[in-house]
Amino acid sequence: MIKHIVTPKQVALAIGVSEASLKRWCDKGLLRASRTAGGHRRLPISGVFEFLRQSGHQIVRPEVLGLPTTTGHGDATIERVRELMQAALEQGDEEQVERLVMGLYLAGYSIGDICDKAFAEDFRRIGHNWENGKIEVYRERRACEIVHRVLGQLRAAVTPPPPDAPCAIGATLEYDPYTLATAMVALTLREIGWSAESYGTGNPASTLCAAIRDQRPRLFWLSVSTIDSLERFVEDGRQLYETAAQVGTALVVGGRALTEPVRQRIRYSAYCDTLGHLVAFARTLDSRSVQTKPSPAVAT
Ligand code: B12
Repeated sequence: MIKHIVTPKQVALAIGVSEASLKRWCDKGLLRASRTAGGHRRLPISGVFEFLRQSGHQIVRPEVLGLPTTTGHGDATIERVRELMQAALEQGDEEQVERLVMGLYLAGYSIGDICDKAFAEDFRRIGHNWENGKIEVYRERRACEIVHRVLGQLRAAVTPPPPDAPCAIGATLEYDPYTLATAMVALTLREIGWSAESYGTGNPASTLCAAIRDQRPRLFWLSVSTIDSLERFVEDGRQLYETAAQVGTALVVGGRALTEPVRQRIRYSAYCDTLGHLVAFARTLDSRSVQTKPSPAVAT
């Protein structure tokens, strides 16, 4: 389990440098640190990840930070990791999934790219294998649980939003049980400095409208993986759009079930078919959004 707060000594051990160097970097502001009442430096793990992603320092003892052993970021690329990750997801090897994901994150991939180009693609293949009777359905369910836990680890690695961060909320509708995409949207926005929270799955449109009126977010996202009745969905979409328009919230929609004929029936501020598109749109709403390093080139 990833440690949320670490000491300079632990970070020094993890990356194979002296504690003195580490403390010097803290004092120069290269690593975020606070002091205990007794004057000892304490480092949030999100700041350590930020430093490692920017400086390119290799991790030689990941377990000291609570990461799986052999987590590194030397040569992690999405192309190389995708198949290994699919196998690990199908086999329920949580430690391997965590190792691969943290390796990609440390190598500089954005969370949006990890989700769009690794997880979503792996789940497409897992769905295909299930459909063709190659894997039992429990393997797919277990894979979802594992990904949620690993997203939790990634959340700890991301710098928390500043107090004046723009707010975003989102969810899925009543008849949509798909949990992963909406959780990924929240984390993707958080990475670029938004205060973003997913309200999960299975929400009646009326309660999402109430949330928009109460919270007045800058952005509301709706993830749509399945639709039971088109007429009902169109009506839900109408209510959400009108409520969002009344309070000046941008309504962003995305998800597998939003085919073109469906999209033609609803109104929204933006349709995004990937998290990468969402990041681009969110930046148009908030110029303070943190610039993530461009991910290493990804062949799709
Ligand atoms: C896991 C899964 C389930 C689980 C989900 C559990 C959970 N905790 O979420 C559960 C058990 C609910 C389930 C049930 C069923 N499933 Co299912 N499921 C899947 C599977 C394998 C993965 C879905 C997933 O989460 N993918 C990972 C996410 C991250 O990827 P994504 O949804 O593509 O999202 C990406 C983008 O679309 C985008 N995005 C999504 N939302 C949003 C929102 C915004 C704002 C933005 C910006 C972007 C964005 O960003 C994401 C990252 O890139 C898919 C396979 C597939 N092709 O996806 C089948 C799949 C969707 N299921 C299928 C089927 C058949 C079913 C069932 C009918 C099975 C059954 N007989 O009961 C039921 C139907 C349930 C229902 N009410 O609709 C079929 C659908 C076929 C079809 N023609 O539509 C698929 C395609 C599998 C297959 N190949 O046959 N399923």
